[in-house]
Amino acid sequence: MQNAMPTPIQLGKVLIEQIETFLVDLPTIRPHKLAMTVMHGQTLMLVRVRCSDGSVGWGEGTTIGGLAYGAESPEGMKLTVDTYIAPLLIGTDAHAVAAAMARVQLTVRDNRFAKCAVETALFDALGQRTGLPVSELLGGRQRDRLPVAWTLASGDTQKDIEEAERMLDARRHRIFKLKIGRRSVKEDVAHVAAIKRALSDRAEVRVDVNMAWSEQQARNGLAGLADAGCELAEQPVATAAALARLTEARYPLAVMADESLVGPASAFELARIAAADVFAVKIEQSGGLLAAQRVAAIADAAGIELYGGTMLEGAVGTIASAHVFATFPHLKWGTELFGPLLITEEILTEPLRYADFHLDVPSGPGLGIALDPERVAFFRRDRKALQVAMPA
Ligand code: MUC
Ligand code: MG
Repeated sequence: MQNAMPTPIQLGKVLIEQIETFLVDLPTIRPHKLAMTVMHGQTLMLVRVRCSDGSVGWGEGTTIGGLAYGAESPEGMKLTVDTYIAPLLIGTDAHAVAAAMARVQLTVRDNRFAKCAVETALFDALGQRTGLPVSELLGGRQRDRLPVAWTLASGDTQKDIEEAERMLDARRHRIFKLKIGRRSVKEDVAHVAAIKRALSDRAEVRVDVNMAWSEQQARNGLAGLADAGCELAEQPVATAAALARLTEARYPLAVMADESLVGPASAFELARIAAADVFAVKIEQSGGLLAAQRVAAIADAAGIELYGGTMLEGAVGTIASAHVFATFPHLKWGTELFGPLLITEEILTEPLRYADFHLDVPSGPGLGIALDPERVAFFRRDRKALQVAMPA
């Protein structure tokens, strides 16, 4: 008997018809204290792409604390997409995502976060048309679920311990990243040591200094952190050269690059000078989903381990990241894709599935998630203006 051949997916000509952007403001469950800012909420810059066959895709850009983290703000991303990126793409082939982004690259320099949001929406729409998840469009997934760390950043040691205990009890997280760098090195090391003592072998403890230390402070800090049982320090200092010297000194904990890693060229340079043991790969920092895969490939080739980082994205950016990280051949340090859990409000019709210390990578078409249009409309920043414009 002959095997029935699967019907090939028929892709006719499809054009990008419309690209819209919305700012959506959502509160966080508690103040989130990083070295450079305190977050009380998160702003999502959502992108919706409509194509000529009716397919629709969503993307998202976020950052941390407006302009506190980097050069792009949600407001700036919206302007970049509306004014510069959308006109380049309207009326062009919707299937050829890489070619579309290459065209954007010719005219729009940098603006990695805005480009990532648009690329995500194009891949989501392509997935909706073909029935394939974004991870399959990116070469195929190597795992269906991802380990997820939680960030303790209340600023209070006792509160952080209680929060970690709740996460362990709920089997949601057993890797904890502690945000430090606001206080003295001595106070920070004591804070980390107290948390590690309380959690002991039940949890892994890592820190993110967000570049707050000088190289000399880092020498003391890393030694103290290693003694306290901390296994990894993320971006303790600002420059790649200092990061490389700290990595070379071989403290008994891993050094991870985050802010220094801004796309494939920087990944190559960091690898060339052996600046880190681990790369925190982020889709937005990399400049998109394909660029994040290139960053991971450079790390792999250089023997640098991988971690799936976050810009505290909401559901869309988090799941786009999950699809990318699912394709990585190695993911030794897991991920920190907990952004939606830091936000009080759900904007999906079905929440993401976090269970047993992991996030499930959806298997439906595109991103595999559905936004709730009423919730999105409710939290839009321009909602008040819309109500005035459209009286009941
Ligand atoms: C960063 O610097 O890694 C990730 C987790 C978190 O709390 O902040 C982010 C940004
Ligand atoms: Mg970081």
